[in-house]
Amino acid sequence: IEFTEKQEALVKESWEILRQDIPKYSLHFFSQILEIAPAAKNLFSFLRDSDEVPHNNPKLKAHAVKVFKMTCETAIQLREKGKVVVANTTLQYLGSVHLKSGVIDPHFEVVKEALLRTLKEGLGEKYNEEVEGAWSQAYDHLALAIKTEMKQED
Ligand code: HEM
Ligand code: ISQ
Repeated sequence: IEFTEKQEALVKESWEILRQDIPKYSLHFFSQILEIAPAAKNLFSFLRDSDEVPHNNPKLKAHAVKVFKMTCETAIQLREKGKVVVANTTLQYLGSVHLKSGVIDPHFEVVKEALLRTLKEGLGEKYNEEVEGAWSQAYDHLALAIKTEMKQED
């Protein structure tokens, strides 16, 4: 399916809004993951020993931001090239990190839902089906690339 200029713009614009408050939205993103799948907590090394989600964990923030940025980058590529190009080394690295952490396919739906909920929280009335659709498409492509890499590694 084609990815339109409008969709690309929607993804970029919404990230511009969320990036104004990284501490807030990275925490929200992460909290949503745990709300949907509490057991996922144990996958994350920076959480394993804590009772609650750490409010100012640099790793959590950096990783959460990266998920958003990579999804944005995927949207740009889908629009420009009609496919996703992630540097092979990046993909291999992410494939191995997730495989080693014990991440499995169904987790990708959890993270997707958490990402969409975070967008909804951040965008308020600017959130709509079009925005959701654009992010969903970009995320699905990126997730597929990582899942495929994970399968080649094990
Ligand atoms: C780590 C991105 C999906 C769980 C990471 C890192 C990035 C990332 C950039 C940091 C790697 C590093 O520098 O160490 C993504 C993207 C995803 C995705 C772009 C989907 C498109 C998932 C899913 C799960 C997950 C579905 C399962 C809940 C983890 C875990 C780590 C990690 C457990 C290691 C954290 C740690 O212990 O340090 N991810 N991720 N990720 N991700 Fe994801
Ligand atoms: C790593 N991978 C996927 C999603 C994440 C969200 C918050 C922090 C780290 C993450």
